[in-house]
Amino acid sequence: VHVGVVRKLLQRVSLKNLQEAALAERCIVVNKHDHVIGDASKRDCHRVQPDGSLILHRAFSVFLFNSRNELLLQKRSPQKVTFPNHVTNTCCSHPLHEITEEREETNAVGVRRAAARRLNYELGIPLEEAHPDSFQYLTRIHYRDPGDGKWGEHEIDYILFLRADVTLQPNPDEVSDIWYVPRHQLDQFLNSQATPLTPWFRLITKHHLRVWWDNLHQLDKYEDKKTIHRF
Ligand code: DMA
Ligand code: MN
Repeated sequence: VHVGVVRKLLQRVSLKNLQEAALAERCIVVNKHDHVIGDASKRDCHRVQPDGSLILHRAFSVFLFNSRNELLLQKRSPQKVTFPNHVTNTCCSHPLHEITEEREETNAVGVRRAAARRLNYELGIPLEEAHPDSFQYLTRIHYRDPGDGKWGEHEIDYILFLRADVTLQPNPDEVSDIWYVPRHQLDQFLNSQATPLTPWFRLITKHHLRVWWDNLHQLDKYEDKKTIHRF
């Protein structure tokens, strides 16, 4: 067997193991008002229960725009346990229960710290180029999606906007493709994708994204930290 083939296989196996290991992380479990009620493993939070339910937990979704107002999108890697090979917004993940600073709720700073950590991990953005202070927290979205029937999502998702020109070095275990999309090419881009969009990106695009994108210069008007939008 060719050495390149063996190397590729080994890489596939070790990448799978990384995603497997991450299932031991602890997510922050919340009630529908986003009040913390405990913690649970990433595995338990994303496993669809026999009755179809999923544990509600705290998450965030980052939308990063460069100085030309283009939005950075990504394709999730084939190794992702939930929604592999789906096209989605810049970066999504969870603040972790075991990282005390990510549990801090004042001005959603815990979630913003988690966002900086994950932009660095998934996309290789240096921490000084996406500091927790640089995100604008807009609002929260509560949604549930059963995914492939085995792995799904049920989250209170904090929407974070970031305007920055960043250095990118995508982590192949997380991300298999990236694009900067201008506003006027959004529909064309989405229609041209052969693989599906993630359910949360589909919902946010349907209900909010275009208006927010058209108002990047006055986003303060769209901050709504009281409402939890339910889909
Ligand atoms: C989870 O994202 C968060 C949302 C908003 C769906 P993810 O599956 O990309 O999390 P992680 O990268 O930590 O696996
Ligand atoms: Mn989740």
